[in-house]
Amino acid sequence: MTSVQKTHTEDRYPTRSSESALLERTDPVVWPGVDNGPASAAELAEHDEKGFHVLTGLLSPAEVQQQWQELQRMTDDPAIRSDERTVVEKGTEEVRSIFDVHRTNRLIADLIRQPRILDRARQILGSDVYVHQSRINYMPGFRGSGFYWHSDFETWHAEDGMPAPRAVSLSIALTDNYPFNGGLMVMPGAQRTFISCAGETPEDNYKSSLKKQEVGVPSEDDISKLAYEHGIEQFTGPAGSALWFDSNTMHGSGNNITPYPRSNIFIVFNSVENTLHEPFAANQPRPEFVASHDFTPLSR
Ligand code: 6CS
Ligand code: FE
Repeated sequence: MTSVQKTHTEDRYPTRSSESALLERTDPVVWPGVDNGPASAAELAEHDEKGFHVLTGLLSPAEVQQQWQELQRMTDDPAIRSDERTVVEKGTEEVRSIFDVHRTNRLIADLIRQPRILDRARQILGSDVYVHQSRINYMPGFRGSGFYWHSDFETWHAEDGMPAPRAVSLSIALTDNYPFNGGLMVMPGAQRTFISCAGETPEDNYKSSLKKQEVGVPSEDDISKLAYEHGIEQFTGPAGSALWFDSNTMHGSGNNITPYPRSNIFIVFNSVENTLHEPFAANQPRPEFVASHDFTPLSR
């Protein structure tokens, strides 16, 4: 067990101990508390059932173009390339992710406060929300590497101290997402099972896990159980499409060997009722650019 003195009353989602286990999620997926907003009852029902829902055209082509140009500017900026909030691919040194963009990129800061995004997050989480993490992912053509199966909440619980899976992620496609260029794969319904992973969290795990996650990775048996029970769907769609998915959705992506890059804006909204404690299974919290401790509710 970790040596950190836990400041929480209970850990309902224990993980990173000596063995893995499948635990029932004892929290809602769509939370009560916010009755009005842009999401229809059918969309909320689908999100509750599957753990995700897809919107086409969340961004207009003009907005996609604007964001894409901003992404090009950021990836060409030497100061941003050398910043610790920028993750580059091993070997090629190509920019793979830029974190904390909700604070450093004016376009994104404005976008996430628009009712079409902010109010949908509030409907799903049933409360005011703040941004736990933001990043722009850039998976280049030919050499883009994906992420193995995982639950984001397992990491955010273990390493960031997020008490419950009362967070929702928004992935906005800035390029066309095809089945063959690394489109995100998700298991519909798997969000209702918490996979407790074996293996203690190493010191400074984030320095490698943001490139390739090795800890907090479910066993092949557990992934197989979920896949055979729930199946696998894939988020595809034209640039401007968006996937809203639950923090405990089992997901992963393949490598991209096609010429078509895959890039998206990724924003994690957390409920202000679910702010971070001490990590539940790590000796120290991750840095601010990966797990924000600014719990100020987002407002228009
Ligand atoms: O560790 C994290 O917070 C990040 N890692 C992955 C593989 N997905 C979610 C998140 O951006
Ligand atoms: Fe993830």
